[in-house]
Amino acid sequence: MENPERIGCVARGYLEPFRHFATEAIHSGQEPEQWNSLALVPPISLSTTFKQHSPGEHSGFEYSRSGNPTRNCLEKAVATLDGAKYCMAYASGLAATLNVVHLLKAGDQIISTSDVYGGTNRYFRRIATEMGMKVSFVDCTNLKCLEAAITPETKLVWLETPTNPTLSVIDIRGCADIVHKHKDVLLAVDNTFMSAYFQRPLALGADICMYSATKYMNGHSDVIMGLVSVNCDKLSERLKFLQNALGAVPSPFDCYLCNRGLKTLPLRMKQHFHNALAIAMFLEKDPRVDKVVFPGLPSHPQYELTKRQCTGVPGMITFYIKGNLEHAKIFLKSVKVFALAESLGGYESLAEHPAIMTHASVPEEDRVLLKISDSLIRLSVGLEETEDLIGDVDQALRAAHPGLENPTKVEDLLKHMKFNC
Ligand code: P1T
Repeated sequence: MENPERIGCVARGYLEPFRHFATEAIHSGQEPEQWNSLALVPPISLSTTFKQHSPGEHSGFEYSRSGNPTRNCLEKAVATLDGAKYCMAYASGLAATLNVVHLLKAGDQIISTSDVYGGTNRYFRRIATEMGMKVSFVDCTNLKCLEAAITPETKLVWLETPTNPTLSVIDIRGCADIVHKHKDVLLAVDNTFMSAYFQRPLALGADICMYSATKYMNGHSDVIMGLVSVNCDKLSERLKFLQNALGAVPSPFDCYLCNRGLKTLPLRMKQHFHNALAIAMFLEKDPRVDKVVFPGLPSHPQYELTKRQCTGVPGMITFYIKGNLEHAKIFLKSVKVFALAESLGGYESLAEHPAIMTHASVPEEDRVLLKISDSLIRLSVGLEETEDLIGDVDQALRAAHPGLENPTKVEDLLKHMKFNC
């Protein structure tokens, strides 16, 4: 895997002396000199409007929807972390998606990978189509399927990798090579699951890198936010126009919180990876589990691609519990450290049932094709002590399947776990 600490510093349009990811996460866009007070922590700038020197002549800020000093700090930091020139922040991940889709017009086609967050699926199928766009869902893990689906009307290819909730990994560079054979088609990657620390889609050929910052980028389950990073000047001009014109911007307080969350992103992601890998290894040997999906396990079909494309794996695990909906429900009602709740990417561990919860809006026949079955459980592994998390999963599986035991000795597993991130 590529050294996760390395990041090219093309942000702000010029080459800078090389700095590492953790350093940029803490310092980029946070220069104290931008404030009269020389504040080290960016102030929360609540003013909705800014005094002008003469009409139209101002110090860079006019009205907080079009630009805000606290939001500016966050946007600069994220742009640097994504190796991008520009970043725009939005009121939610879905607001970020809708801004990207507003780059298109009626009659244009969106190709979305088939397995995406339920809300994204619902937005594409039920809103974008009402705006006159054509939407095709295609399995983009198969590059030939993507190539065959592109038509002269295609203007946007939307990837999510790893996919939510079945954790398939898509070859971003392979898709970019196909997409960029066609003029005026944009490749967007929803990078929510990986975060900027583990995956940088722009460096892999994508035109747009999007996040639900509600998840790992903020990481504390107290902000709903979206982010979009791009390198193209023309694209950023249009997106900045849309950000202001559509108006779905985040509050200064949310920008402050997300900016603060970014400071610990590298530390958090390493620990999410560590904890999730331990649980995935435990579940893989479990007679109460039919199948574990975790891109950090050699058994994952795209393990080699993951190692080539990413610098680590986040805390997302999907597993099929042995049995049926009843067994899944008992497991989910029995967890004690994990909370039964939607969302992911926070410091606390969550467990959920995609078919009933996050992906209920995906049509049932599509859920069957995508293998989002009644026995599928999604874990967002947090930052609690590894042993406590394994113990919790073990006791909840025991509740679902009394009499069956996992033979793994947790102490040995942790002692022998190869972890190098
Ligand atoms: O919730 P919001 O910030 O609007 O982000 C939407 C979104 C976009 N992309 C991905 C990959 C996501 O996972 C989400 C939100 N997902 C959940 C709430 C969830 O539990 O999966």
